[in-house]
Amino acid sequence: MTKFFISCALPYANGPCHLGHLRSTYIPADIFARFNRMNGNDVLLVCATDEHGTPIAVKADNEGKKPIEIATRYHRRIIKDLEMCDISIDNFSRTTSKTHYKIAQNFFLDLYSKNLIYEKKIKQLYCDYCSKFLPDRYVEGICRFCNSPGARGDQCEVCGRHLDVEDLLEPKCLACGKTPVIKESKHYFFRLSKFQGKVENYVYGNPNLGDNVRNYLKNWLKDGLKDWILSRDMDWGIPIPLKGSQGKIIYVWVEALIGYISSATEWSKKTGISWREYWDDTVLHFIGKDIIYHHGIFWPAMLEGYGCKNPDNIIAGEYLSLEGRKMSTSQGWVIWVKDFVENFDSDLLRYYLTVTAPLNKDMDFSWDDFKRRVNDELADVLGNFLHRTFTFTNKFFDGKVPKLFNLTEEDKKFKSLIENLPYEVADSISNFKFRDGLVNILKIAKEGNKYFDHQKPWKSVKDDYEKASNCLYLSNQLSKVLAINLKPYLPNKSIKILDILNLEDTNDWNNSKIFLEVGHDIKEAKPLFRKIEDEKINKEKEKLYNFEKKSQNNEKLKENNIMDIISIDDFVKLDLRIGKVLEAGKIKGSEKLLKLKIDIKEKEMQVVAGLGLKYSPEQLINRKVTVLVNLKPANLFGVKSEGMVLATADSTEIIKPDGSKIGEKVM
Ligand code: B3M
Ligand code: ZN
Repeated sequence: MTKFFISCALPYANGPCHLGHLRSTYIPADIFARFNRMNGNDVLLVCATDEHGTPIAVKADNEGKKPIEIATRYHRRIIKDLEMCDISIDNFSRTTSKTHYKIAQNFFLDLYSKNLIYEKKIKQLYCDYCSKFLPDRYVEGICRFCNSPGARGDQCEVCGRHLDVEDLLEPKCLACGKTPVIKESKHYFFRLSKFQGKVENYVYGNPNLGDNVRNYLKNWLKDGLKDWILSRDMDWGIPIPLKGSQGKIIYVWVEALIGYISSATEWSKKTGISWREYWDDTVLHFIGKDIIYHHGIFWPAMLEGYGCKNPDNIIAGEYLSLEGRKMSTSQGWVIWVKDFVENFDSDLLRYYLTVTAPLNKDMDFSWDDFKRRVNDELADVLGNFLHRTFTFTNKFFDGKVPKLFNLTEEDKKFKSLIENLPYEVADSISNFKFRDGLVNILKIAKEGNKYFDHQKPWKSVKDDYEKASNCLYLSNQLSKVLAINLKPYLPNKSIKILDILNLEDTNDWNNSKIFLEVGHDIKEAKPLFRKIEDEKINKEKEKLYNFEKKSQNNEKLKENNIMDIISIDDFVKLDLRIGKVLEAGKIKGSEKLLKLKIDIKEKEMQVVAGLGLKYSPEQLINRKVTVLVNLKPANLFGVKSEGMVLATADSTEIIKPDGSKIGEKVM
């Protein structure tokens, strides 16, 4: 028996969970945890909300609230989000708990007492007006390297470079807009550079690490590790537990990692079982790929310093995009878990997010593809197999598992597929190949349908009873294997299938290796997977595309106080021309969007315009319109759009350029 200490990355308590979180971290961790519990291993799955850090403090400032109020709001919400998706976490804590403060501070003191943390004065931006130092997101300026405005205190998002104080030109305090000054401030540094060799051993010497994880880590190690600043001048966070360090807190990333241990400690207090036994056996961190650095470099070094065993593996899920575009919460290009599971069964989501791509590859969420997989795979393959098995058993065999007579070659082949499935799926899940296991399950269900079609029990029951009986005997056996092997993936559907099979919910994987007895009573068939209607998917798509627009508008209004002043230089960047609509047509799946072909004299261009609620395609043909022609092309509903037709925002009234010539420039 293995004892597993499993953690999921701690979500920031500054927003709800979205599908990206589920896909990269929580669903895989849950599948693994459930599977191992079913196999007699002892699992401790911990998580917590990450409640410090500047984004939460900034959000609180903006809303006129205290950071703890924001954190509490999202802590509660995230717990619900994860529960709705049946993520079976044993302890879900928060990094603002007393236990965590104590553990994080002791950890810090331990490293300090071993001389692994030292003090050094560094230059920092300080706002005289607000009387505070300005960490990362509290300050904005121009990046010295690439000249982009909007660079943060620690990094330029445009060129990606790390920025030191002097690299930020024309800095402005984000709270008051005034120019900060450079001041010296004492900070704490972790001697990360000392751990180069140890971390190298960890990365190169640990055969468990996935290629995606090791490759990232290798790249970073190449440049040599530099000492790491562990403190910030801020109120919101865990105070540095040393004299003379008032106003300084432990950097959020340092304590967030320790949060795994705090959550486990809390669990130990509740249960009386020591978490150390789990840690000393096998530690697994499930994370998103953007935080491999923290888990593969900082964390092993910190643990070495502290004298705790390193994680046995780090499982990093790659990115999830949405309808072909990078997700962005600020632009509303996101699907929140709650919104999803209010409309669709969470098992469908677990299915789609697992089956679409292996964890170590990026994947795209698309509503059409979601519908396709649910309808073609869950309903038509899996659901159909189960349904016909149960219906036939009831109709022709009195609802009892029928007898097995002499096996034909085909029966034998099918039987061995059934018998192998539990071993194959187990092998995939144990090796973190969650998709492979699920694909295999579906493949065998498909084989089940083929076998059923060949045996034609509806016919053979009349002229070749033994054939029909063997078919239903084996099909019921497969149904049982499917029900149990699906459990880590689709826990709710699994219970429903077991119920029709008249079996108790089981937490024993090996039970899937035991065949049902002849004569075992099953219940009436019930539909397990319903098809999703086009209309329902189209509604979701409209919501996503509309919401994005609205939220962009709202952000703009909020940020700019309604009117945004731009310079004439900004205005002349817009290349506006008069065009004529040559063709117009509807776009499948959207009531709002129309596909237009527009002549702007120089060329013809394709534009997707949101005019469909106001105008029919026919009304637009031959009509003159004003077009923004140098917009970066985008894909809307799978249709390329190369520009934008100017219209009013709410009533979508076209801005009429009637008297002007085609191709004329608008100034
Ligand atoms: N709070 C969230 C993230 O970047 C961050 C993870 C902490 S894990 C110790 O996904
Ligand atoms: Zn200020």
